[in-house]
Amino acid sequence: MSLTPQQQAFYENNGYLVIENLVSRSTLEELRGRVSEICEEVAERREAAVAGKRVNSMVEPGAATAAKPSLRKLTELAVTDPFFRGVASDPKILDLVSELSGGGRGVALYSDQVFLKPAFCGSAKPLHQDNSYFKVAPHHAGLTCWLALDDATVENGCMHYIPGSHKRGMIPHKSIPQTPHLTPDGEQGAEVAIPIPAGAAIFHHLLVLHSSKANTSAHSRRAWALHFANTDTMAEAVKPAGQMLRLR
Ligand SMILES: O=C(O)CCC(=O)C(=O)O
Repeated sequence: MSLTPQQQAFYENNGYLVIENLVSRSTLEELRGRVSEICEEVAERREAAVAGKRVNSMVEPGAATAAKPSLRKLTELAVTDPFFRGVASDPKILDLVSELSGGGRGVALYSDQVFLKPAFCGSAKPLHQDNSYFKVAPHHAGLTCWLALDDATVENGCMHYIPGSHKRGMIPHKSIPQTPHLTPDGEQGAEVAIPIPAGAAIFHHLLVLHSSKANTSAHSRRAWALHFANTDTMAEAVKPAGQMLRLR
């Protein structure tokens, strides 16, 4: 898949780009099925193993002591599960990553996480730049592909972006006490809601400011975030290239 000059320009100007129908309906159904199975196992047993490896998960704040806690996210499924690794290695996705991250063909997965945003209790993800966590250098050598597994709407907590904020460079972030989150100090500008249908994805720059709001609806808003690094254009990152999952 090759981007049009208009799509390239949109990404360069805004720091994000929506791609409709990134995965087929059947792949989407399989992804949803696997995610549901893993969530069931984790919620029942407080842990799940995929191919003998433990799946890391996080529960929604306040839900940790519930008999069946609501899960906030699952991490590193592509590392543990060949099915997820196969989808992450789709040439259509890797070509888009190469095109948007500086042109080199070498692509690795820095990490991946499924944000589950359960109905009624899915909590917000505060405004942040992904590279406040990953420290990929140069900043454009990495990007996130945020694949909607459910329709992402304003009510269930779709992504919000501050268009063009990736051009401001790295903004200092502070930790939010008693949470795993980082966020910049003070007002950063107007956020734009980007609702997308299931199967579509948003590719975003590691420096674009983005957030998602709490899920106030009766429908879950699951999304699989694939954080990629272009191994040809990347110089450094918190995780050394050798520890990333090389996909091409
Ligand atoms: O899915 C969410 O709610 C947040 C995702 C996010 O911040 C990211 O993928 O970088």
